[in-house]
Amino acid sequence: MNEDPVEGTPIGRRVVLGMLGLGAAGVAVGASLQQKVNRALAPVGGIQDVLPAAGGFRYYSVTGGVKRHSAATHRVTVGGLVDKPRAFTMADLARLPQTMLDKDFQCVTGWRVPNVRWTGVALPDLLDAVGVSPRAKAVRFKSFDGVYTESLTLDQARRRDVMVATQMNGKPVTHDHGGPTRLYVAPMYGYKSLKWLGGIELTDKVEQGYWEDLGYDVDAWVGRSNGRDDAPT
Ligand SMILES: Nc1nc2c(c(=O)[nH]1)N[C@H]1C(S)=C(S)[C@@H](COP(=O)(O)O)O[C@H]1N2
Ligand SMILES: [Mo]
Repeated sequence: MNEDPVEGTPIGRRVVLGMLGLGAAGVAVGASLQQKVNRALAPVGGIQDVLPAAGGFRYYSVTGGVKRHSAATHRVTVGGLVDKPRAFTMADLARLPQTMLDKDFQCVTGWRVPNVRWTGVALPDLLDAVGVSPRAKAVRFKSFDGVYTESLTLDQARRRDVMVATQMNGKPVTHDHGGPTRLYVAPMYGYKSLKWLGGIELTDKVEQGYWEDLGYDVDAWVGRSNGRDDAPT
């Protein structure tokens, strides 16, 4: 008996089936958000999805052929409204205080991976290393896939459960999971956790990211649809 009839089918169908199953899966997503996801998926026309993925993850990329960055030459630039713009090597990141988070990872389309261990640099520690200008109000993240972006308010970015992750479950973040460095935003849905993180820019206002341009909520708190800043962690 095949217990997972959607295994191996294109992501578009699985996502839709996943949404139909949201109630059964106990995923707290408001009806309006589901409608937005529905609308958002149509113009994308197929997210790349490679199966099987480790421990319940789906590998997502909105674009194909993302260039691999080796840990030896990879840099995360931090600029914009900061005192000292800097390009961090993996060694630089390793020299900053290290933070570890054990958390569930949840995609808004209905899948969840319990208890994933993320290790890296908490964003507030990285921001302290460059010095944030008093004019900065938001943080914009850019993927070196050349397409995907995300943003957080400065308050959200200063949470200690938001990090530049260099390790997942005790090993370097793999290319498929967004390595060498990916953003990990523990209290929000997976789409905030930008893969292949290459650039961080402090800005004076929140700019919508890739999915948000397609209708997702900018405030992506798991279990809430009211956008309040006091989400459970
Ligand atoms: N650059 C980039 N980051 C991304 C995405 C993407 O398509 N491109 N998808 C997002 C979504 S919707 C989810 S659920 C997670 C999936 O992470 P995974 O591919 O490691 O499972 O990555 C997020 N970050
Ligand atoms: Mo997602």
